[in-house]
Amino acid sequence: MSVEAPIYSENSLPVNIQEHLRTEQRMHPEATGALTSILTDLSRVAKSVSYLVNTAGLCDSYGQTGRVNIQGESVIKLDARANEQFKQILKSNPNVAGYASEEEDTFVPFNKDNRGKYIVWFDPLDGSSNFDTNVSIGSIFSIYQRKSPESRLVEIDDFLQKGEEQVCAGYFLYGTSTMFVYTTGHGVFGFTLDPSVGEFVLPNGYSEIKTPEIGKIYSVNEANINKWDQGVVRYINDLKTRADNPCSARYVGSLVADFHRNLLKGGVYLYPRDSKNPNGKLRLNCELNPLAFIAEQAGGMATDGHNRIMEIEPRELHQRNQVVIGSKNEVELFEKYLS
Ligand code: P6P
Repeated sequence: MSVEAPIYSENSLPVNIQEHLRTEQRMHPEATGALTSILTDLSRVAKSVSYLVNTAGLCDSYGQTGRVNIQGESVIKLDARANEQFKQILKSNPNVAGYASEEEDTFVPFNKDNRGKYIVWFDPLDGSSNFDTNVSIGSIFSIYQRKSPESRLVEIDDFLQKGEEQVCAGYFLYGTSTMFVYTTGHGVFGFTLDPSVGEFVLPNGYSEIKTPEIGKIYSVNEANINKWDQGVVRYINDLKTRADNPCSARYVGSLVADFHRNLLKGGVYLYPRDSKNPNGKLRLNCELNPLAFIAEQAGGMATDGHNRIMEIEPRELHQRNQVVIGSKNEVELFEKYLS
């Protein structure tokens, strides 16, 4: 049976990413088009990564590179390839002055005549350890205006800004379909890749994504329960056993997949600190801040149990943090259990 192209209404095609960004630009006169060009470039690479993820079983993308990154994680070929592709396209964009990534030991200045006013943080392929079992994985990015003068190369402080300084954040989810979700602080929008035309389109028209205030899902690796603070244990037990709206457990082990499902259906993802990860496992700059920006723009919350994630002052590039992120009601409850 042939796979039919999506059926669009006769008189109008769905909004694609370029049209959407042009409309957004018209709605915000301060926009210069620089972010539009960066997002357009990122969506182009994401299509290539999506193809590689979806055809990995047919070629040798599963292989290991034999390298271990600064996180102490073994690097598969597609990690390295996704990182290189995102880095190269940003290097070619005149608006971008530098790049930092989970896969890079330190930040990467782009030596260009006109250095550009933005820097970009990336987790190029999060959850890639799930990749060879066909589990959804994702790419996460965060865009800041540089603080250093454009006459100079970027400096480390350009990459150690609080999450509330972000001008844009988003992720690509390579799942049953490939999605692109982003915010520039004016709401959250989710695009779906239409492989029949190779474009990201807004299937539901211009609708913003809002997350339910009360969640019914919790996502955590309960194998770590004996390493958690007691307040966390009591919190999880409350979510399971509360009389009204007890939660279900859903944990893919791939942050973008778990986050995206909870964003749409309502719920929380948490990675508490434990005896093995005394500051939590997830990275503040390339994972938590971008997802916190999206969660808050969708009406949710993101904290470390005491502080709003986007107000944490980063001290180092690959800083890790405890996190609970998602529906407002369950994030506030976590803070009560830790107070
Ligand atoms: P654990 C993947 O390595 C990742 O960074 C996230 O995508 C995922 O949520 C988490 O780690 C899984 O960690 O310790 O539960 O296997």
